[in-house]
Amino acid sequence: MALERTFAMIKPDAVSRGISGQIISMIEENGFRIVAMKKHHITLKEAEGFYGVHRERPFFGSLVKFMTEGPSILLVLEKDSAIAQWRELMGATNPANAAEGTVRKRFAESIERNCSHGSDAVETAAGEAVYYFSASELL
Ligand code: 3AN
Repeated sequence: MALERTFAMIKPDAVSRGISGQIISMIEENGFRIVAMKKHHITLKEAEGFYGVHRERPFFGSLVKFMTEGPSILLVLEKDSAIAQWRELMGATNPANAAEGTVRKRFAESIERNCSHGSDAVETAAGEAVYYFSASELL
């Protein structure tokens, strides 16, 4: 296993419902080190760029509207196999398919309003972290 960093978001649905602290507790209880963290209201331009791979999908417009409806909490997390480990802790994209004890099983309302994001590969993790954080913020 290798020490890795991944980019995570606590999405606007979770922040507005006041459950971001519970999700951050789950992150820390599961042995992730928080390298960077900030609250940020994602702009339309940022959301369209971040989710650019989904531009042709039918849910793209709704997704960027949701991601810009209020502030998110952005994080960079570090742990052995952090990318896979955070995706496992989040659970399946669709909360109906998420395993017991995962963030999405506990808290998510729908496949779109699913509380959290996690990078899916080493290359995307690095790119997503620098999309929102400068080198001096990665401690
Ligand atoms: P994940 O976040 O689990 O990696 P992706 O990358 O396939 O999932 O999708 C990005 C985001 O797009 C999801 N987190 C979710 O908010 C939204 N999304 C994915 N699939 C759908 C769908 N079928 N309908 C509505 N929103 C979706």
